[in-house]
Amino acid sequence: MSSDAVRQQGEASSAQVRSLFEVERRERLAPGHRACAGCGPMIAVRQILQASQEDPVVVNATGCVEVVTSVYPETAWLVPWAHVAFENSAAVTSGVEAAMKALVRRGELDKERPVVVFAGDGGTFDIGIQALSGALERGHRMLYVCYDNEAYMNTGIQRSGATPYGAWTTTSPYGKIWPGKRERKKDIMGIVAAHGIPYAATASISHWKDLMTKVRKALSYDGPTFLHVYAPCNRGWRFDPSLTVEVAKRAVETRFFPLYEVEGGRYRITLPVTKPRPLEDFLSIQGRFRHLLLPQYREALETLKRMVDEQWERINRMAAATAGS
Ligand SMILES: Cc1ncc(C[n+]2csc(CCOP(=O)(O)OP(=O)(O)O)c2C)c(N)n1
Repeated sequence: MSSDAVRQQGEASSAQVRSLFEVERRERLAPGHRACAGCGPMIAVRQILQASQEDPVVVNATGCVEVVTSVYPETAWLVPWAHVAFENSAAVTSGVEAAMKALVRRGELDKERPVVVFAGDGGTFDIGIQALSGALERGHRMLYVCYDNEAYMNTGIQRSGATPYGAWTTTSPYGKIWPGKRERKKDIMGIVAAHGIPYAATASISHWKDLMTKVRKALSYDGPTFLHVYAPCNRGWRFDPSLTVEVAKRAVETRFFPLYEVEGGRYRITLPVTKPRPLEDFLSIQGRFRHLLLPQYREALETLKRMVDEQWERINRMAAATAGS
C-alpha cells in the first residue's frame, strides 16, 4: 500500500504537536476510574484520546484498562466504547469500520469516525495477533494501540511475549537455574510493519509530544496504523507509583525502548539517543530486574545488554537502508 495514496489529510508537519495548547482540552476519559495510582496504561489512554482531533469510537480488549474503566454500572468512557475479547479486538474493529462505511453510504451518518483499539501486550503480542494480522492485511482503517506493560498484569503478573529477557514475573521467576524470563521480547513492530501498513510507531508515555504527534499522524491515514506504547506498571514492575514516568523515560534514554516510526516502509528514529544512559539506571529502579545487578546474574545482565545493543543497531540499519526509498 503506497503511503501517499492512502494519506487522507495533512502532511507530517501538521501532525506535529508542540505544546499543550494544541491538544484537545476536552477529557474523553472521566476521572474516578479504578486504575492503580501511577498506572502507565491509563496515562497512555488519556494522552492518546486527547491527541485525537475528533471523538473516536473505542474498541477495548480484555485487560487492566478495560477492567478499571467499566465496573458496572459505571463507565469512565466519554466516547463510544465496546469491550471485546482478547482474540477478536481487531476483528470487531473491522466490523465497526465496515458498518460506519455502510452508514455513510446510506446517508445515515455524515462521516466516518476514527476507530481506536486499546489492547495490552498479552492481547496483542500473543492472544490477539491472528485477528490483528487479518485486519492489517485487509486494510481496515483503524488505529490499533498496544499499551505495553510487558506482562499479563490484570491476572497477576504472568509473562507475555512482550516480557523482556531477564525480567521477573510470577511465571518467569529467577532462582538458581533461571535468570528470570529466558526468552527475548517479540519484535511486534517488525511483525506489524511486515504487513506493509502505512504507519507504525513506537511511543512512550514519558515523551508525550512525540506520542501525540504519532497519534495524529496515524489517524491521518485511511488505512490500518499501529502504535506500540511503552506503559510501565508499578505493581508488576515493582516500583513506587510516583516513578511511572521516570521509569518510562529511562527506558528511552538507555535505548531499552527506542522511539521510531515506520512510515510507508521507511524506518526513522524519532528520538536519536546519541549518549545512552547505562542500562543499570533503568534496571535498578524496578524490583523485576534488580536481581540482574547481583554478581551471580552477571551473564544474564550481559545478555540483556547485548540484546538492547542489537535492537538499536538493527533499527538504525533499517533506517539507513530505507532512507530516501
Ligand atoms: C482467551 C483468554 N485467555 C485468558 C483470559 C484471562 N485474562 C484476562 S485479562 C488477562 C491478562 C491481560 O494481559 P494484557 O493484555 O497484557 O493486559 P493487562 O492486563 O496487562 O492490561 C488474561 C490472561 C481471557 N480473558 N481470555
